[in-house]
Amino acid sequence: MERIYIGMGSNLAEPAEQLRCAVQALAQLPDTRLAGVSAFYQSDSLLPGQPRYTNAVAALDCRLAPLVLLDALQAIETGQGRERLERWGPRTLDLDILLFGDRLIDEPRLKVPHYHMQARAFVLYPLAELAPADLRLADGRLLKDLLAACPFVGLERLPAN
Ligand code: A4P
Ligand code: MG
Repeated sequence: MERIYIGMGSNLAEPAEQLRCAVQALAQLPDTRLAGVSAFYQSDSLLPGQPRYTNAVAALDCRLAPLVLLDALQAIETGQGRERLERWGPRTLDLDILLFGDRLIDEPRLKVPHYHMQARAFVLYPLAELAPADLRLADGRLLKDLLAACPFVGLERLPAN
């Protein structure tokens, strides 16, 4: 079993409900145990003119190979009505593999650690709820250093999910 962290995001069609539904789907993946879910956080879209996002992080203990997990996540996104019209477009559900055990993955379809996570408060703060305080990413960076460089600005932690 490897510990995997999944970043979840939605800004269409009742985002919090989309995330709850995604959590149920993650819990049903084969060879996988849902180990935890962070609080839900709201923030403005990084792209202007889109609805606000709701984001959270889920922790999985999983035996699936990385690309098998990616396929399963994309099937969950599609199952929840995700349409890939434009990169970075608004979406019912986005599931990103943030960390996969201590692996560095550099394949055409999959880069881990996820390429944008280091500067995104809506990823780092929910991740920090689930991860050990001294978590070191496979590329050597410490989660606590990334957090220190990424202020908790513009994030609204929702009371219950
Ligand atoms: N891919 C490569 N590495 C990974 C990985 N670690 N996890 C590939 C998942 N997928 C990975 O992703 C495009 C391709 O990336 C996939 O086919 C996969 O092979 P996508 O989900 O189809 O496209 P995307 O989500 O539009 O692109 P991307 O770069 O993942 O966008 P982001 O980074 O998710 O940004 N503002 C707020 N507040 N909250 C948000 O969540 N999200 C975005 C989109 C913009 N603004 C936001 C938020
Ligand atoms: Mg994505």
